Amino acid sequence: MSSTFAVRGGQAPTAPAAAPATGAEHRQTDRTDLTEVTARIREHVVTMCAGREGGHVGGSMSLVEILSVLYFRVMLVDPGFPAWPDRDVLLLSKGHGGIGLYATLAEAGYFPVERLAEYGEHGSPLMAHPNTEVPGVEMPTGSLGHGLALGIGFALANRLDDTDRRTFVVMGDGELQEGSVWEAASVAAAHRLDGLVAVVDRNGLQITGATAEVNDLEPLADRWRAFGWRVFEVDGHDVDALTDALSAAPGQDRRPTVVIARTVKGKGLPMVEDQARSHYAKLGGRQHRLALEALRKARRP
Ligand SMILES: Cc1ncc(C[n+]2csc(CCOP(=O)(O)OP(=O)(O)O)c2C)c(N)n1
Ligand SMILES: [Mg+2]
Repeated sequence: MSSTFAVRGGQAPTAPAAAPATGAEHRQTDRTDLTEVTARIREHVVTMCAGREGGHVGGSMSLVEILSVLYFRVMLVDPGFPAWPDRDVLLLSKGHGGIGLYATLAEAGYFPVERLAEYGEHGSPLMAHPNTEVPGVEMPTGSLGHGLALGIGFALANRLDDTDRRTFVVMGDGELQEGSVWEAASVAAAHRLDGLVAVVDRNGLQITGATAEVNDLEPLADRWRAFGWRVFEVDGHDVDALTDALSAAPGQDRRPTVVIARTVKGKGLPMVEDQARSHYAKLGGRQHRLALEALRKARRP
């Protein structure tokens, strides 16, 4: 199997053949049913974790609805033309959720889902942390605490271009313990970057335990408000609540927006849900089977 994707690697981008599948015209109103796609993404994540490298299962499962709502309902993107200049941009600052992003990008049509089987193979661009060889990935991420500052760069560039394109930055809650996040938060508000939307995957856990025990973040919403941000707090597995918050038009006061999405780490896998040990797993054959069974059982009405 070749190690690079055909869409990138120096090829000149071609213009999209048709209007993008998702777009600004859908913002506020798009209620595409995501039941099947979120279920498939969860299965892809579990199957990638059964490969020889294993994977960040917990923090990928907590992201599934967030990423699905963004790519299938909210963002103005064209998976057939990832470099489309008018696109909205997503940066997965918590880059260890890479397999959740790959599964979403594949389901959205950026590359064939069959290529997810390459994850972790020597020479494959599908590595633990995202890199720009993967179609749809805008910036390499994984070193926590940098994504919001990168997002400021995109948002400032959009302002210079005088467009209303938006920049979404998805962060972990443990990641918010990085001081650089708060430097960026301060700058974004000072520059009134209302095209910038931060999303916090508020699963309450980091590698070594609960965020509340390691370095408490509360009162989190008040902290963001104090930094000059508009704050939404939603159930991060409720796709309609996420859609409302993520597609809300910028307010008159031109503040950047943060969506604090309350999630469950390992969501969908009862054996590890809400447990710090869900952070990384290499699933053996039996564990893989049990995980898929649990996901399929949850799908049955
Ligand atoms: C700068 C930096 N320090 C440490 C790490 C190692 N690391 C990877 S994931 C993680 C925990 C992050 O917790 P959180 O942001 O809450 O992620 P989630 O619960 O969504 O997996 C850490 C410390 C890193 N990737 N980057
Ligand atoms: Mg966390």
